[in-house]
Amino acid sequence: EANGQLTFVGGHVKGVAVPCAREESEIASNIVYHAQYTPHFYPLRFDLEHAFYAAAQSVRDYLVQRWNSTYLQFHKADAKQTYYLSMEYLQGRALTNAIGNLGITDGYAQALKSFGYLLEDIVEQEKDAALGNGGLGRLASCFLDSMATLNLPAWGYGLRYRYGLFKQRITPEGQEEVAEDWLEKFSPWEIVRHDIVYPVRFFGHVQINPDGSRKWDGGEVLNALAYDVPIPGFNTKNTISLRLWEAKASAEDFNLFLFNDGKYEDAAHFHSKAQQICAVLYPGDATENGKILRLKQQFFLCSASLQDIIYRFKERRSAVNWDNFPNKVAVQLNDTHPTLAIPELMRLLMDDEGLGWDSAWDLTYKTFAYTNHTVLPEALEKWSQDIMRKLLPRHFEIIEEIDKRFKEMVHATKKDMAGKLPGMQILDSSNPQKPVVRMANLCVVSSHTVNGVAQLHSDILKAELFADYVSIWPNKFQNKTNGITPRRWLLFCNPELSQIITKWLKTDEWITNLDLLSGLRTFADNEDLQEEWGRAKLASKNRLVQYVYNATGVSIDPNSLFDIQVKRIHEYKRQLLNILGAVYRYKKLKEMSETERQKVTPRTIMIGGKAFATYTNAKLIVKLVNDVGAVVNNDPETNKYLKIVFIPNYNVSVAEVLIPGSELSQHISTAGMEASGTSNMKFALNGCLIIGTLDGANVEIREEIGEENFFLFGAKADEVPRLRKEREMGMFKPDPRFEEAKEFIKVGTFGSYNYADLLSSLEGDSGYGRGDYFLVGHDFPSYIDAQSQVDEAYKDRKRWLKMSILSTAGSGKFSSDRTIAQYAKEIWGIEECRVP
Ligand code: HBZ
Repeated sequence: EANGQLTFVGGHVKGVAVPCAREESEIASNIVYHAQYTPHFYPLRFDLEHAFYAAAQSVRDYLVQRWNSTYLQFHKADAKQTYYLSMEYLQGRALTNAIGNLGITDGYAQALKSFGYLLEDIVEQEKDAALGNGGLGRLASCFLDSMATLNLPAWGYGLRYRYGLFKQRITPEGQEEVAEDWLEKFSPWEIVRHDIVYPVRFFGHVQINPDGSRKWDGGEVLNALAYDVPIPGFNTKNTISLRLWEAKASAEDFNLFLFNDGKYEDAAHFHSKAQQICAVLYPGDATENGKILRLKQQFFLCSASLQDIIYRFKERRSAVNWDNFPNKVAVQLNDTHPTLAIPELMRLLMDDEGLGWDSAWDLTYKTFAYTNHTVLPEALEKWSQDIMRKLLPRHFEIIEEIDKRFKEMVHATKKDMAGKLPGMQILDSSNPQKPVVRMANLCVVSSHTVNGVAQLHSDILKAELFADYVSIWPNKFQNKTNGITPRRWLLFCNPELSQIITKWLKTDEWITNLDLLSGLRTFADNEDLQEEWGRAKLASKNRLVQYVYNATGVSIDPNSLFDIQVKRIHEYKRQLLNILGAVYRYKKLKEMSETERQKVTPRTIMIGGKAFATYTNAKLIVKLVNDVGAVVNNDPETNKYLKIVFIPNYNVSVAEVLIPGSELSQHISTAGMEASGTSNMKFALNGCLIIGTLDGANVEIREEIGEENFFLFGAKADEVPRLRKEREMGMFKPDPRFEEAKEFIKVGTFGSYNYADLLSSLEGDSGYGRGDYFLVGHDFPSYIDAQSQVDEAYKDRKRWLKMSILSTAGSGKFSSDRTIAQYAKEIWGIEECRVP
């Protein structure tokens, strides 16, 4: 205020807490209560940021209450429960999702309005929780939402990274990584559980007791402290837990003597060791230290979680019958990152609980299931046996024993498979310099079920990567096609379209039964629906125009076709194919007369995504897109017809703005290489058409929405090996258009940087990283042709809108509710456990 006095904006509202308020004035009262009594900031300030924290704190009260009831319900029912173990969760923001799931969005919007704030502005204050890299982490978060919504007794375990995924900055040199401090001000969503702490050991030695039993001893011991993040289901009281572990040293490890002697670093040695464990998501593992740290992280998650699971199993019964363990516990491994949970359960059962090998193995095998997310050989985890033996001596012994017994089993009962053992063994010592533990093999041998994440991917796993195991365990392998939560990815991010859907379907039950979207098919030709549909899309496009301008300074035309590719930057995802196509388009525009240009469908191509910090070619692709954009967007001759924008710092919240505003999205990986993809599902659900290859879940999306509504191009998965071989034999004849596009870059059209190194990966005859392993050259002509079909289709607005409606109508299958219901029934054997 002008007189220097602060007046509390909410002064007209009584700041008393009203539990579970649903009414505007009571919600306002709760917000004021938290502004005053849960300050974290100067209590009488109420700017946008503080209003966010006060609002979030008040929402947290609903969550805590429901989360308590849910825990009690699970405890009373003693139902079989699933524990989802994942090194990654890409949660994004929580406020919109929480009030949406609780059904109090309008109340909050009105209450905040009474303080002069817009809910849209308040939610923007929240930082993304980005404790994951990409698809695998976001899948885990969608799964939690569905588990809660389906009232399943399930929860997630992960790590509470101090710094999550880096923030991407674009400079003239390309991508720069900056630490992102999501906890800078604190997170209103976590509940520190000072009552839940477990010791976790590293290094040390194995002690053999007189009775032959073994005990792991010595080394370093750190504590794992639990932080619970409540995960509310949609339209249900059930609110489950995402339990994130943080590493802490104990007070006893703080050496007061050294400290008082002025040796501060030495005094806090253990404290700094503890801090390292959860310091960052995915520490660089190029160095030996980096590898040890990553393995420590993995074990830390596994050990704390398994101790917690066993504690809960015991807590729920007076007399422990271990045979019952797999009837009460299912553990799902999200890729091989939490594989150490397998030997850790064996160790806990044998060394702590006194079970023999056979019983411990029987329980372990019945407990674990493993999801594979990749067939790329370089992405399959292999740990050095030396590192593993040093860091986890007891676990290494157990892994050796599992391997030994597996081999004995094959020799005894599957003699015909004995020749295949070198590929199936867990320990691979074929290179005596670098003996390794193959984590995927450990998972397959020790899990009752193994699944891929889309039908094509699961078929490839059975036919190739795990083919030999299929002969031993024909029934172990399943498919669980990925899904996405329709709450975050349609209802909340695209309210305009959601309202139209509810209006035309005359029900909002599609929110929890997404198959009902197929009811839209009847109206795909209806002009009124098309008109409303087009208006909603335009509103989202306009929001995106504003976003792009704020983030990049580039003005884009809302009447141009919005063409988007957003995902991690990787050569197999072929952003290079996209940008080469864009360069080709630009060159053709330059060659046209203005009259010819006026007939062209104007396009805005947006590309976004982060490159792993040490992945040279991926970073060059980021730079190339930016360099191309800088020239194209400033070319007055063509920039009415083409803009190319790199969207910086792609993350969950950015996706929530981009996807509703998209009209075409690119899912163009080399066939057979993208396990599933999940953004393809999000785009299709929001009425965006797909240009794509027959890869991952594209195959099933195309089946569901109809092949006439999908722009298909490129080699099929089963042709890829032959095409690579032909290439190696010098039989590949590049299309002149491909040569033209590359040449246009090489001659310096887009600045002085020499992209010869990057482009040479598309040339030459053979080898990974050379000889066009990803078949960009082979697929280029069919890609350009498919893009021409897109341009033609867009000229017919009615046809385009119909295809857009049919995309949404065909997306029902891709709800993560469907995926999770299948996991629950076909892998976990768990059932609904609803809070009354
Ligand atoms: O998992 C992705 C797949 O590439 C994608 O096709 C699939 O849809 C998605 C969900 O199933 N995989 C990843 O996102 N993988 C990682 O992020 C990753 C993280 C750490 C690693 C290896 C891979 O060490």
